[in-house]
Amino acid sequence: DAIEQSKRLAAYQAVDNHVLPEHKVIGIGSGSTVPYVVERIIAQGKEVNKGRVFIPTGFQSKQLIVDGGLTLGDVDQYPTIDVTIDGADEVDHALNCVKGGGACHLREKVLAEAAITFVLVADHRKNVQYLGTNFAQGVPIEVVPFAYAKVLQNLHHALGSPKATLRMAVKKAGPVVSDNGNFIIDAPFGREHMNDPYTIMARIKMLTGVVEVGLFCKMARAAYFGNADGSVTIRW
Ligand code: DER
Repeated sequence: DAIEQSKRLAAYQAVDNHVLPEHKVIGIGSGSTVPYVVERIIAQGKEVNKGRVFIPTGFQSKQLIVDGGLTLGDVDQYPTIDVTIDGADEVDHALNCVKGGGACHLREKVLAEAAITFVLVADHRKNVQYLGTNFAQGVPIEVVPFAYAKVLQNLHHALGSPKATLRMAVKKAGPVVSDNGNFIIDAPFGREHMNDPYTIMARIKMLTGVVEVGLFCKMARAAYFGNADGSVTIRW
């Protein structure tokens, strides 16, 4: 369908522009857009991929690498990554983005930071002026289970997100559990906070019990958005 096609377009162009023959250590993000990233890298051929290692950002990401016949690497062994490509839930005018829709943003942020070049790929729905425009469920926050109620209380009463909720699982009783064994809180914030995502990210991060915040501020080198008309918008 049109959305899948726009994800594929964005992923293909990002790989063509940023995954170059000299790149040997490649970070693979999570979500429904990155399978097209792996597809395009595999299409670069066995020869160039033989000398590469691919670092996953979670279980799904690891499965993509293994199922694609690519060599798995670990960030312990490769703390510096040539290029990481990942999806996003929303990307604003300054390339700040909301991530964590798939509950993977902790390892994603580690690989985003470890990368010399970090690139976002998404369909046009993610291309917004301000965060919170389309992705209404809010900022994903990974928290240690022991502290989730306290963090919720702080978000409700101190940080201005009265509608913050613990993310409940659909095909499992109880809350979603991340690949790291933690819970996810989704915290919606209004425009007054999203004008300056860095500040609200720092304030959330300081709450005791918070492991990582799904706001990636000033980390991406570029963002590729597939459009419904078959074009790709690139923002630097
Ligand atoms: O969970 C995540 O951070 C994913 O990267 C998410 O932000 C993008 O997922 P999508 O490509 O399926 O929209």
